[in-house]
Amino acid sequence: MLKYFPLWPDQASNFAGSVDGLYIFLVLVSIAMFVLIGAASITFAVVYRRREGVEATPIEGSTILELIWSVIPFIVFMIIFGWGATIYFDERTPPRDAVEMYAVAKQWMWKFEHPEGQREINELHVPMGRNIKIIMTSQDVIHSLYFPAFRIKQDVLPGRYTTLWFNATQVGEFHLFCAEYCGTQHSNMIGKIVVMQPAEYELWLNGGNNGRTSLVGTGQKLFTELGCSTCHKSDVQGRGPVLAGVFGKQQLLQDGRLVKVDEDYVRESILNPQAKIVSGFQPIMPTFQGQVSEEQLVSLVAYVKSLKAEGQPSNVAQAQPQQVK
Ligand SMILES: [Cu+2]
Repeated sequence: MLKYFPLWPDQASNFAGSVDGLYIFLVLVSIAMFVLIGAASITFAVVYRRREGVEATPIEGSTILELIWSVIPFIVFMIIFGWGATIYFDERTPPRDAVEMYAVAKQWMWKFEHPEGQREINELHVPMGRNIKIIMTSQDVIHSLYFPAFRIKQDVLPGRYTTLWFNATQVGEFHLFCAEYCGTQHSNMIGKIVVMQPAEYELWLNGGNNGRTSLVGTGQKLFTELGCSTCHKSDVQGRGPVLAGVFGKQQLLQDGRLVKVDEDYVRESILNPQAKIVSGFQPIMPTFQGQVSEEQLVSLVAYVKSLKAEGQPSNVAQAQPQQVK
């Protein structure tokens, strides 16, 4: 119905309806308060105006009134809080079956990479009706990836990964923006997200695919080229820990800490290997700081992520029916 409302932005993702619902509620509450306060001010000014022979009697307080104007706003604010928190947690919790894409931001462009190895600049093609998770980092300053039609936005920070996810519900082209002032050409850091029917998306992915290597494949190649594989062996314990099956698990460190092996941990272990030493190993790994670009790091992370321990079921990208949440 809202699409018939002039100037209302496109609602093209699973979040659009719920975010708009909350927004409309906030506007309605604001209008109600504006009308109530305005009407009360005018009425009181007229009814209780200064008149000849009428003396004002001061009111000393009213428990009932004070309870009413405390309890009602409290309930309204708790509704807003609960409603907003629900949407926020939904937006912050990517489903496990989400397709993982990567974004590297730099002054002043967006570089996207699909798991199949397809790369794009300032343009992102996605299939409709699939859960898409974007894992993002920046090469320089803080940026922020914003899809207004999807009602989703997330800061993109140098030195770590942040994520966002969505499920596009409408075929078409929609704006994407950098929503964090990032330098003189910030306003040029724009692009479009193209939502396609899944079958068309498959065609697009395969178009011009002259032996393109997948993201994991690129990572695997780098893993060998950089010599990682000489210490991190796939079957037997080398000088470094076996990486198969570690992603997503808890890792015991030399100093007794337990850390979760996530994207940030893998990235840090490549750039600053001394930061967290796995229990039972020596701090002998050299840093790769300055030797690998953010794009290469992304492919290495994707590769480590793809390594499954022998005989263990894969815990990512299992074939499940895609659902719009
Ligand atoms: Cu930017």
